[in-house]
Amino acid sequence: MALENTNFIKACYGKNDGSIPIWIMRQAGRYLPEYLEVRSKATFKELCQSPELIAEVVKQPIDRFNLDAAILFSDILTFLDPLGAEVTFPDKGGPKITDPIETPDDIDKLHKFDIEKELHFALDGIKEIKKVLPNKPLIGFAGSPFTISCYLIEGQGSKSFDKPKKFIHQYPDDSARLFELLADITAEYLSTQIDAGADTVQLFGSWDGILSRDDFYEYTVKPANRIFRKLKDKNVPRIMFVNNLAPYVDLVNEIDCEVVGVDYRMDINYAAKVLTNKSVQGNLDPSILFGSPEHVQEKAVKQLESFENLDRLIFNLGHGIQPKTPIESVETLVKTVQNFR
Ligand code: 1CP
Repeated sequence: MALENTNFIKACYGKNDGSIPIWIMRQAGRYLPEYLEVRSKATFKELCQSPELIAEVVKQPIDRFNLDAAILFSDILTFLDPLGAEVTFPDKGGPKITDPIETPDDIDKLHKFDIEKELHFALDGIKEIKKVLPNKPLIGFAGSPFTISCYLIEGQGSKSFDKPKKFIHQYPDDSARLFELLADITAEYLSTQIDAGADTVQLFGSWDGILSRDDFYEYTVKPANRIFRKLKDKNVPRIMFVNNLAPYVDLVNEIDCEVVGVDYRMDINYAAKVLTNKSVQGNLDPSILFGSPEHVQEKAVKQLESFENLDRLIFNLGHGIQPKTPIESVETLVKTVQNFR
């Protein structure tokens, strides 16, 4: 496997003896003036569909901060169009699904598709990134089936996603069908990302943390295993991120993956104890970056010093970086982590 001697890949396998790797969820994005500059000339969809622009915005945070991993620029919802559910990204208010799923019959509108053909822009984007960043581990990604179903069924972002939560109980058999379809397409999509050059893949369970434990087992753990087991023989680290991990951390230990992304609410040392033989990634609260550089440094050092097994730590924020985050704070954070040992 390529880049196996980088601190990031070594840390994924719990064998890092170098500096602590750091990357930042949503590191290419609206807090960077150079990203806003590119975005002022292209819509979000145009940006996601241009391999050259993808490579440009992926490189921006690496050039600025020398982060230890790059992440593909795309969105967890870009595969919904070819799946049969049109998605738009208006400039205000977040993504919208034109015809959300309301009844089991609506699931029939969704179908498998030729990934290499319909999502070639993301795969070409990966190849383009590899040309400009040949020595950086590249993270491919997809949304977890439950998080995708949240948008498919609710039709847009929400705080509580009541519609998908009810749907899985109103229509359990049809939900099983929907989740199998989503898991199989996601596995295939991640597999093609790896074939195109991604060195690792992350599944974003951004909304899975609203489920009851029983439902989490059914709609997060089982589909994640269905996806990750299909990727096992690719021999790249597989990362599962769960926002609001704490109530389910023992269940997540049953997921067949190498790394678990931990959100900012939870003690990452406690997570690492429960997650036997897995590496952990996280989990500084993104709002800390709005404090002074001294404050950022103090908080980062406190967390690093508290960590019991640095060989299996990938430093990250405990969720995506926010727009308007001060650039100096990010610089301070990255330097503090990379100089820690
Ligand atoms: O105006 C713009 O520039 C669009 C804003 C934006 C960006 C920069 C969207 C729309 N998506 C993205 C890129 C993106 N999305 C990336 C690549 C960038 C990087 O990480 O460097 C990734 C990994 C995502 C993943 C994503 N999209 C998630 C999971 C991550 C998380 O934060 O938990 C989710 C939930 C989405 C949906 C989505 N797409 C865009 C927005 C604004 C949202 C969130 C909407 C909501 O809160 O419901």
